[in-house]
Amino acid sequence: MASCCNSLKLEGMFSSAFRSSKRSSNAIWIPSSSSCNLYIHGFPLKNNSFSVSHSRSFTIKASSSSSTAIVEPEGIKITSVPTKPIEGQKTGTSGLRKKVKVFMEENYLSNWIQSLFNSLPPEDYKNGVLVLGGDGRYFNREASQIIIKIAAGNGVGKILVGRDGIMSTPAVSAANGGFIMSASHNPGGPEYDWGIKFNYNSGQPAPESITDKIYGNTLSISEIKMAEIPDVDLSRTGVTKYGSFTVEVVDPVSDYLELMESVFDFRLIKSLLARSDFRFAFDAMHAVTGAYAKPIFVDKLAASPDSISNGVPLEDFGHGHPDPNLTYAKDLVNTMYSENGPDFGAASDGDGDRNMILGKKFFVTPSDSVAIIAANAQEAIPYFQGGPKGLARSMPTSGALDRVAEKLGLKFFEVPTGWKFFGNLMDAGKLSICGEESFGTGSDHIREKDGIWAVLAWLSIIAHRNKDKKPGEKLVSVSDVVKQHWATYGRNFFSRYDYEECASEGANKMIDYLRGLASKSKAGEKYGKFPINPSTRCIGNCHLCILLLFDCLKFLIVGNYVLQCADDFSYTDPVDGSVASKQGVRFVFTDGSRIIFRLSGTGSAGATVRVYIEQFEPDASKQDMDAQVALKPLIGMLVIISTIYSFRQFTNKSYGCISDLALSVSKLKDFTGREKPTVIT
Ligand code: VG1
Ligand code: CO
Repeated sequence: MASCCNSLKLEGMFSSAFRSSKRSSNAIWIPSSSSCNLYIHGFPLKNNSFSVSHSRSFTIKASSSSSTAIVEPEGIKITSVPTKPIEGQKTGTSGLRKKVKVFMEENYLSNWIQSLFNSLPPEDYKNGVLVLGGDGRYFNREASQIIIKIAAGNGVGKILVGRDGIMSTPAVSAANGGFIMSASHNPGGPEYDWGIKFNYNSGQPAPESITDKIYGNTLSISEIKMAEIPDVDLSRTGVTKYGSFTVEVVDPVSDYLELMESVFDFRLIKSLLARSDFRFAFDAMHAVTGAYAKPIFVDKLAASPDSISNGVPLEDFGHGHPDPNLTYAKDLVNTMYSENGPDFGAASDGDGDRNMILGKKFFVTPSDSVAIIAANAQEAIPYFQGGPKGLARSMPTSGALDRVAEKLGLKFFEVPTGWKFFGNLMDAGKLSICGEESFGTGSDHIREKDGIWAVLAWLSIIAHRNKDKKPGEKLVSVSDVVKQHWATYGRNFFSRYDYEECASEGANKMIDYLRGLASKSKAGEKYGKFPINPSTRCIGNCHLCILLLFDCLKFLIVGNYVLQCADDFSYTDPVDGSVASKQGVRFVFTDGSRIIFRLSGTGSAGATVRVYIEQFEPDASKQDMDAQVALKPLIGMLVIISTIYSFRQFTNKSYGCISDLALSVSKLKDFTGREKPTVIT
């Protein structure tokens, strides 16, 4: 079926040369002649000018024994280190992510960094300034030194690096981009993941046109240009010079904090956090926002010091999985759902760009969160006092935001998964507030999603609603705000099922299969309720489950859901005309319900299947249901195979399409050990 799902109000194409008028265009590399300070929205970073001592020297390993000194410009010696191409260095949804052990292999990181410099026009970085940040995970210390030396070796004039290599993704983006050493929400430590992201023009994640070039260069690379300089002590702020090359270690928080103060009314937020009848909890998950939480929430906004938990960044995130969702931020969830729990809870991920918002015994889905921020932004957040310019969401994110855009008469865009697709729209002045169902929310104050920003946005909304409440009066709560929103706009029930670390081959086959099914599907076909026994065990083969499910639906089901369209999502950027295809297979029904399937692009092993399920409910009397209950008919489709499988196993008979599935069923033995999705959101 041809794509009929597009509800977008896209405008005509702009010239690819169009750049933001608000921000500097050639953004990450600021000529060193513009003084040694980095300007963030007009705020220069503080210039700390005491010199830094040198620690142990790190030596990169060459893949062959001979290294040749090729040039010694302006006081530093550059060495050409021979190397060979390494397979598999293709970036995914957000940067390159692998097991840390892979990154520690000979030249693995160096090859990628050098390939990146080989992919950029030299005038973009020669003698320019580069920012380097990270989330504090294991291997960041060594990686910082490698990146600094290769940057110097390629002629970068200056590196600004966060103290201890720490700087959140939003703070790096605010500084107009650079390198971020993070695998984001993936766990860290010697056995887990490492990652590198590169943010380019205006601080946005590098577009595929650049990452494709980098990948191409990783397949032909033959030398790494390394400056022979000692390791830099990153533990103290200050400036160190090596000939014409400078490293400045900066406080990672102060400029970001200044930016937040320019976006929000801190006095309003402080008036809420200082109330004795309002309790706040923030879980930094031992990740990068640990460095930001105390200076912002406690020191500036008067939150109580004990409102911050897991506030010290650790290399292994305290053995945690720094993903702020109901599964991995369990401690915060338990606190918020306990008797006499706090009124407001939030958490952020490894690199500080994600957020989870909770009220007292209440979870705000990220899809609702962005819609509610958008609906309230103008009255509660000074940055939006002129009203948001436009709204956007990633394709799998629920349609709650669409309804706000419609009501407010704003431009609206639906883009593929991944923040890199929002930047062009922002630079073109078409987009102010956007979000993803994966706990990413943000605005055009920077070109990344921003966890702390989202928390401050929610605090602003709650503070605004309660600003005239006297002590002792009942406050408007998080759940009140959400329920009022549903009553006005209707509720989009939404859930995501993640099946982590499936076998890649099967997962790819499943997507191919679904792609074929979508293309053959016709509007008007009926899908619907199937008698599900909820106690039936899933047989643990996610991709096969789903495959079988869809194969059977048409045959076994008495339809409640009428197909409106089905396709594999494709997006044409309205600003530069670039096309991103195969972005997720979606089945959209006439009542607005959707089931979407895609493979994750951020995993480090195997394949992660994501299934997104959504259903719209306009009737206020039915909006209070638990999402898992409301979505049961749709979710039921996903567990259908367990029923079929049990049938087959216990009766050894084939029914309807089951006969067609016998072959597939026999493959089930290959995939054991999975009883349910790894994560349900
Ligand atoms: C996931 C999310 C996506 C997000 C990406 C990066 O990608 O689904 O919405 O933009 O992570 O987030 P995928 O391909 O695994 O579904 V982060 O905070 O990990 O940089
Ligand atoms: Co992240």
